[in-house]
Order: sequence, then structure tokens, then C-alpha cells
Amino acid sequence: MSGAGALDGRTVRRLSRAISTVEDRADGYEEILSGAYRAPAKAEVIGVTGPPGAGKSTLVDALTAHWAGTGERVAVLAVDPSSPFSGGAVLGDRVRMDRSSDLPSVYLRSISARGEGGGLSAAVCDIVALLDEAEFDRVVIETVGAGQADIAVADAADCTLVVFVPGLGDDIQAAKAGLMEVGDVYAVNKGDLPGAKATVAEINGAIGVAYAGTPGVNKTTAGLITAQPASSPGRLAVLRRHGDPASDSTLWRPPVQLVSARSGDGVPDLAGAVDAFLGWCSESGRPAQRRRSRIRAQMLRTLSAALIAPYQQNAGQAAEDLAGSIERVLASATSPAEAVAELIRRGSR
Ligand SMILES: Nc1nc2c(ncn2[C@@H]2O[C@H](COP(=O)(O)OP(=O)(O)OP(=O)(O)O)[C@@H](O)[C@H]2O)c(=O)[nH]1
Ligand SMILES: [Mg+2]
Repeated sequence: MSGAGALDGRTVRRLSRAISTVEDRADGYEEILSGAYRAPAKAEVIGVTGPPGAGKSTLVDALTAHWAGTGERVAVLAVDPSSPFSGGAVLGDRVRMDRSSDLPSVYLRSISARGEGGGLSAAVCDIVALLDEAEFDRVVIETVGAGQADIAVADAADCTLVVFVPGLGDDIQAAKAGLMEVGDVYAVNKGDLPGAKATVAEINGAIGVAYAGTPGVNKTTAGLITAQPASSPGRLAVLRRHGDPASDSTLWRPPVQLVSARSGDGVPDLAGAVDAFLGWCSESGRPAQRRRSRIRAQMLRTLSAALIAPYQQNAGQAAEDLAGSIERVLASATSPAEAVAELIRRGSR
């Protein structure tokens, strides 16, 4: 890590303004992004998700203090699903950052989830580019384990950390259904509460099911695995991002770490597990692949928005052509698909 270290007030103010401009798509945002995307992409992006109240913010605070303590410059982004219209708002009560918020190399920011799904992951990628420009080593993003926003953040993250707690009972089944597919590392937080070890075993069991029949993986393996040559990739299809024993020499089986964010017990080991995953990724060339597919997705979205835009206006040739096509479909003279093909032909002339 480069350890760019302490932030000065000017850098923080400029960064905050730039993020707001980009979030609001306000005047000048394209120029800001042109500069930002020209900075080398080096920040490691960690997405943290899990059920409400699992202690994600407390854990993010502890991890952030840990990484900042090693000399890293760390940004924390809290995606706030409860107030979709509070873009750029100050961090609310939901975010507890007692240990890290006053550190000179830590920057905190809440971002709204108003651009859910694709919009949110594009917004996160843009903000990460701004943070790269400001020479951050690490970006930690908290979302609540509630669907769309998590998937969007998992898309934009280099490592996804899923946080569970003991005694979720039936809830864990529901929570796990979506969250067992996105985790690169799992934490069972509130390790000081009863039942924590049983929850670790339960999650380990659920991960084991996905890896059943995978050579080199058994109930006790975690983290980096030297793969055995395999003729059939087993049930690893859903976990392709963690390696394919048919072609990779190493696999990653998500480890499950017991922590107590409140006391700090287990936090260094959890940070170590995240770093081990990132290390495995970079050795296997995954960040480049994942970045390429992220940029591809972002460009396809931008391309479709740019192509549709002229047709969404109330005036202009494209809008007139579209209105004409609608009438012809209404009059049973053509199909919507044929009419669109014709619009595209005309648009490219
Ligand atoms: N016993 C115990 N309580 C904890 C621990 N970590 C967090 N908590 C408590 O759990 C509650 C929720 O913590 P948060 O960090 O706000 O949880 P969160 O997952 O960010 O919550 P939302 O963002 O609202 O979903 C707080 O009262 C914390 O003090 C822990 O290790 N042990
Ligand atoms: Mg929180």
C-alpha cells in the first residue's frame, strides 16, 4: 500500500464537492470524471453487506481504523437506502464511526441509493474513480442486505464481505438465500453473544454445499485452496468467481470469521482474510477481468442511454420519427420491432 496518509482540508473539500457534482449530474460533472478516470485505478474496493442491525457500521469502523493504522488512506461510503432523496446528505445516526471518523487519513461519505441497480453501481464506480484520483488505498462501502443495492455494490467491489450475526433463526434462511452467492469473505459478528460458533458452523455448512464434490475442498478448508485437476467442475458454476477447478490451479473457498466489532476481537484476522482474498485475486488476474466487465457494463448502459435520449425529447427529428412509428404500429401497419429497426436505420444514415 502506498500509504498516502493524512488528508488536508482542501483535498477533502474538493473531493466532497466533486462527489456531489457527480452524484447530482450537475454542470461540469463530465469534465470532473474525464480527469478522474485518467488517474490510475488502485484503490481496493470492499463492499460490506448483511441484514439490518448486524453491526456492519460498527465493523466497518473497526476495519477502517485497522487499515488506517497501517498507514492507508481509507474512504468509507455508506449507501443509505432509508432516504432515497438525501443525496450527499451528512452521515445519519445509522452510521457509527467512533473509532475511525477522527483519523486524518479517513474520509466518510453517505451516498443515496436513488440510482438503484445499474444506476447505483455506475455512481459507485464514478465515485471510486474520484477516490482513486485523491489517492485512496481502500474504499469500504456499506449497504444493507436488501437486494438491489447490494448486488450493485457487489458488482463494483473487488471483495464482498457479508456480515451475519448469531441467532438470526429463520431469518438467516431468507437472508442467506441472496447473500450466500455474493460473499468472498463471511463474518459472524457479535461473537460475544451466545450461539456465535453455531452460526459460523451453519454458514460454513451452507458454503460447503456449493463446493460439494469439488476436489481439494472439504469441510474444514477455507481461503486459498490448491485445486486438484478435475474433469468435472462439480457444482462450482455459481461460484465461478472463486475459481474453476477445471482450469485454475487455485480456488478460493470463502472463509467464515468470528468477530466482535464492539470489542475488536477478531478484527485483524478478518482484515487479513479480506487481504488474502484480494491477494489471491490479483495473482489470478481477476481484478483486471472484473474491472473490464464493469467498464463494459457501464459503457453499455451509457450507450443505450445516449441512443435513446434523442427519442425521449418532445421535439426534433428523432422524436417526430418515433411519433410516426407509433402511429403506424397503432394502425396495424407494422410491428414495434420492425418500426424500431427502421428508426435505427434512419438514425444511422
Ligand atoms: N453485542 C454486540 N453488539 C454489537 C457488536 N457490534 C455491533 N453491535 C451493536 O449492534 C447494533 C447495530 O450496530 P450497527 O453497526 O449500527 O449495525 P448495522 O448493521 O450497521 O445496522 P444498519 O446499518 O441499521 O443495518 C448497535 O447497537 C451496536 O452497538 C458486537 O460485536 N457485539
Ligand atoms: Mg449501518
